[in-house]
Amino acid sequence: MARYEPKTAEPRQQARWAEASAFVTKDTGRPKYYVLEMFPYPSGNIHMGHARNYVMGDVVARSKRAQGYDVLHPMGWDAFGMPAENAAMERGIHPKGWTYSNIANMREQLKLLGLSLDWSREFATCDPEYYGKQQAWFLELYRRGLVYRKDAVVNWDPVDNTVLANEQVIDGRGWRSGALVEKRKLNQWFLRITDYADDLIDGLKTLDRWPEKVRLMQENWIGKSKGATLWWDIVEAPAFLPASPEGEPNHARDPIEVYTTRPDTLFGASFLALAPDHPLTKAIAEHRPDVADFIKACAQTGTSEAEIEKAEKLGVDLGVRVRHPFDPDKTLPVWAANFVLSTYGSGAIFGCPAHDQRDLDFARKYDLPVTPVVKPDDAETVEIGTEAYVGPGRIFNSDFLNGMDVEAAKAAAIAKVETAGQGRAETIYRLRDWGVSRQRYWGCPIPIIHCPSCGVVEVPADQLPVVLPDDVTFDVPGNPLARHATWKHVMCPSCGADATRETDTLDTFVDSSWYFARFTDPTAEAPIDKAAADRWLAVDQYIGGVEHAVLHLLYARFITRALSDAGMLSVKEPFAGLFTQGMVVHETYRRADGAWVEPTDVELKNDNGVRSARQLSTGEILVIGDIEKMSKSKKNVVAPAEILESHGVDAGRLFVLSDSPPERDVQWTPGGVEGASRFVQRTWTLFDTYDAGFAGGDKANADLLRETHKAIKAVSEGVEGFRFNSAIAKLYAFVATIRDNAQAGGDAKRQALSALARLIAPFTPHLAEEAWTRLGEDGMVLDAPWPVWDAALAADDEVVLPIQINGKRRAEIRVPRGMEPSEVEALVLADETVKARLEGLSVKKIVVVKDRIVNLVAG
Ligand code: ANZ
Ligand code: ZN
Repeated sequence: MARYEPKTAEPRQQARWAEASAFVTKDTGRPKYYVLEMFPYPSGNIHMGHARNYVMGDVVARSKRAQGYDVLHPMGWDAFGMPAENAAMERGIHPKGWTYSNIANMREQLKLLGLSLDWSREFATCDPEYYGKQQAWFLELYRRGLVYRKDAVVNWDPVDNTVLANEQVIDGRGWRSGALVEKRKLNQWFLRITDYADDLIDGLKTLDRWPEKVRLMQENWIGKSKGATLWWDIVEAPAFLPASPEGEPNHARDPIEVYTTRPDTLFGASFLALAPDHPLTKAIAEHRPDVADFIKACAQTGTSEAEIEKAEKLGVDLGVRVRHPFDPDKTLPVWAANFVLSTYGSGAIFGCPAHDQRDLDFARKYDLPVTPVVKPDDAETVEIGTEAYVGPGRIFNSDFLNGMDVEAAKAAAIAKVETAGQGRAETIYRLRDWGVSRQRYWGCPIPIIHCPSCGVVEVPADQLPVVLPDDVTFDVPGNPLARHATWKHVMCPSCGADATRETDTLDTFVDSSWYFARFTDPTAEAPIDKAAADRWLAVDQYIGGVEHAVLHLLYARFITRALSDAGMLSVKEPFAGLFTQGMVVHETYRRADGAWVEPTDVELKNDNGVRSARQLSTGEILVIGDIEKMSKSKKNVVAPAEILESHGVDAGRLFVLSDSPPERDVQWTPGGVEGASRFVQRTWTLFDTYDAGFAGGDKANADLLRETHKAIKAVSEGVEGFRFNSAIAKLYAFVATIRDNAQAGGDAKRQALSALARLIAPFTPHLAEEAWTRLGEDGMVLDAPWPVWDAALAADDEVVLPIQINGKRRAEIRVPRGMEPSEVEALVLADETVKARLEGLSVKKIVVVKDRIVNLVAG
């Protein structure tokens, strides 16, 4: 009996696959299956999280192939982005060199995992052949009115004189200069995703193979909200506000537009609040330094909704009063407030403190009236202290709305303002158009030329791709494209005058919004080969991290719709099935001085359940910390290479899938992978000691045959349902069963082992090939058909019946399926556990539900 040697077997099988070009996509006209894992950013190394993600995809790809599908399973690189520029700035390496050498490195590491990837389709988004095609469709969308320019706010570092990405702003300051970051307006490019807002919501209903939570997150992000727009007339304003000629818009005098989802609470309104950068706030700030200071202070806190939500509610009274739409005698003050977003609705609200928490915090701070107008159905009234009442109920204190429920009152209030010409029903969305301009070098150049006389001009098709220049420097802050001596200076394609290129590059989310379509024919002349896209799309199974649940998936769904409307492909939804996998986590270890210690430098002990850790290199006792996502900063990273080196690829693959359900986190432990490695050995031993000539016994043969069909069924269902951990548990059990059935003969054993080799193939493909060959099969297990189970044989022939005594589950009994109640009764009454339970009692009644349960009444 020989030991299984992964170190020789694994390279041998990988060479065999390579020799046969086994993973080059075949299009033989069978049903297609497109498996895709979110392509990685080439940060330098493949980590455990990547490995788990790709191994899951590989299990799907290999099992679908065995089930008779033409499988597309490609891989590439999401290669543009900031880290490459940071490396350039910190270490003087060119982003291109850094990126491609990382790719080379990671490709080698990925190949070690034995994944059934079609490497012939590989590309990186920073390849000019790829981003040139992106420029081509970008222009197509431009012609279709889906691309436009407008002023938008950026983070501006006043010391480095540069635009900062959000992640370069740390506590409100520039990451390099430490200067307080300002908001600046720049003319930038946008994609009109809001045109598709409704369609993107509607489409979610069709995605029945997506996790519910991801669909919900998308829906919330799009944030469809039904309510009303109201116009509030100004009755009093500071004398300094400029008068403007009749008929011209005047932000200072025109009615203030407010968006609300709660018109039913209008009688509880006690103030209006405007965003700090609302035009009226700004007009007043020109004359009032306190308002100007307030605007400045607001500009320095974060602009994300979460940050605004957290911040203390602050405001200034603007000295303006407006008239209540339902009560001409009632006027309200107008404030500017930091919690009103300028980018949502109309950037102005009416505050109803009794029924909105933010409004209440604000009203309490500035002593504004709090008038409740909704009370719970069964209550006389409602007392408002520090908590707003936001629940349902009846309207009171509200004139013609009194007695209505919230929904009826909303409708009545809207009807009234509509007749009075003071408002209208309105549906708005939280989703904004997608700002795609980045003032960065390492991205896809926007294929536009600015001409002093023609304005915005498209780069002609025969001049694509607009390629990034290589000769750039990163010694000074700012966009190297903008300061490059020659790159941006071009002739206007339309009039021939001196013109300049757009120096902004595209958000990297654009790159990843269509790569799955390009994979269907990565060398096509057109951005997307329609026939290839129609053959392979939608992606049948997409797998990736839940951190992409909103932006990446939403952008991809949008671009797919836009390209579909442009006739470049036919599907609207790019990903028919989505699976979001958990992370790989690991314990953390810390020294007394707070420094993190790598697992390889730690010795663990377990004294009767008391665990301790010691640093190997220093002997120091360590604190065992939380179990956290593997990350470099906490040094709790285990590199896949270490595992493959010590235990082999198959054991590593098995482990990342075996210890918890795929959607949950898996904790890396050395013991886990050792267990997987022993399973590999045990499995091999079965094949290695297989004796075809052994006669065996009839009962043993029948037993093993039944177990084989049960295992086929259980593993198949586990694989199909993405329960890889339970599929693996069944494989462990099946291996034990084969070993225990020593009396089974050569034929039965052969059937069992043949099934086993095919069932383990998606998980431990190298071992499976070795085993297949050892069984004397020609060809590769990779191409062998997935085993099918015989339903009659796979059916469980025994059932476990719970036994309840006086309503409580006290015992259970295993009986042949279909056993008659009278026979079961006799067995139950003779059962030792049952007898012990009935000590001193007499049985009054016994009811047996066939194949289900036994109920005993005793007293
Ligand atoms: C009056 C009111 C009374 C409101 C009440 C709520 C409760 P959703 O559901 O998310 O769409 N709002 C409107 N524009 C805003 C802005 N630019 N910044 C901050 N808040 C804004 O939220 C709509 C509600 O959020 C609106 O309804 C408005 O406050 C506020 F008892 O109007 B409400
Ligand atoms: Zn021109």
